[in-house]
Amino acid sequence: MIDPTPIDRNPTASNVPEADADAGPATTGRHVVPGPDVGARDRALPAPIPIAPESFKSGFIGIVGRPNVGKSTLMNQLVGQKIAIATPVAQTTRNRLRGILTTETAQFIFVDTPGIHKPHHELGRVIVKNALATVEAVDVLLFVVDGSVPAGGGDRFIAQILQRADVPVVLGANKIDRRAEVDAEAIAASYTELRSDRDWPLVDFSALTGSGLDALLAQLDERLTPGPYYYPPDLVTDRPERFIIGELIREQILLHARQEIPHSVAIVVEAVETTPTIANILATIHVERQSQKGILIGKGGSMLKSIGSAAREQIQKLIVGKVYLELYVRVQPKWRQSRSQLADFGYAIEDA
Ligand SMILES: Nc1nc2c(ncn2[C@@H]2O[C@H](COP(=O)(O)OP(=O)(O)OP(=O)(O)O)[C@@H](O)[C@H]2O)c(=O)[nH]1
Ligand SMILES: [Mg+2]
Repeated sequence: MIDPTPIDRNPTASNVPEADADAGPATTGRHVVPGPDVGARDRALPAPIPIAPESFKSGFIGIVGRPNVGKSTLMNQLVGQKIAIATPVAQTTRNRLRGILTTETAQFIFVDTPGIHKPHHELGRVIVKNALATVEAVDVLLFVVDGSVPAGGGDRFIAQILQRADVPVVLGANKIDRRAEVDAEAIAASYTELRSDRDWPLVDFSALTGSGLDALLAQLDERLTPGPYYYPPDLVTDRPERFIIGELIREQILLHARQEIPHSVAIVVEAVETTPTIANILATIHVERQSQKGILIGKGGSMLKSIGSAAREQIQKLIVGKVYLELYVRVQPKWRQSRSQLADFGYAIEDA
């Protein structure tokens, strides 16, 4: 089984991942991303996790679906902060990522997954296996489809996989802000057919505008069972700051150079040095070919500069203090085909 982040259901301090010793301040208002506050000394102390009352409910909710249907956008909207990157490029998400929403009565732990698709290389195979592993490791499945168009073959393929899962499924039709009035009936009919006689509730919503999300949460809440706080109530993700910084840089590369370099980049955040007022971040962008390096750097460094300043703006929302971002580009031939290199870049692989 491939599982980079096995689900740890013990509500102990170990649920809070080790922070990078040199990572910057991580508090962003009400919400918290794991950061330096969890230092070596603090880790010995019990985590600030309240004891849940008997009526409290909690659980892991896997968000699955085809690429580009809006899974990551939905998770960001539900937890109220951008922790997952989302772009118009299919297969944006590579790793599983958890987003946490804690209310007075429940804790929802959303597991965002890469879109399930037919893989063409080793990276794709690892990505899809990781997504499928989620199906077997959660309490509820949220099957997201693009509700602005009728159900397709990819949706039917996933529906068959989910039918075999032993947990409740909620079918979520996203992007209804884009559903044309004239097509509405035919589209709705195609999703009724997708459900066939399964007892999956169908909820229409828009992850972009937030409309319909209360109804979606109510359906998910109904399917949660009594349980503990798995995470402190103010935590919004289980991933360290360094991971999210790398993802925010990758997002800008996808947005700036999506034609030329859609998926052949890996980001390694080499250092995050912080003072109370400044964060210096150093990151390397690994590409597969010399020509891609040229494109990413651009004329007189113009492309790298645009990517850097857009990424810096996003990272600034996460970090207290002024952010300085230094980017380097390195050619690493065929990294997507190499298992050892995939592991180096953070794609955990446990079997062949
Ligand atoms: N109009 C509209 N666009 C949306 C909505 N939700 C997501 N999108 C857009 O759809 C595109 C894909 O969104 P993502 O959240 O990256 O989709 P994903 O399912 O996570 O994609 P992968 O990670 O590639 O599987 C982005 O351009 C989003 O802005 C929505 O409710 N309405
Ligand atoms: Mg995604």
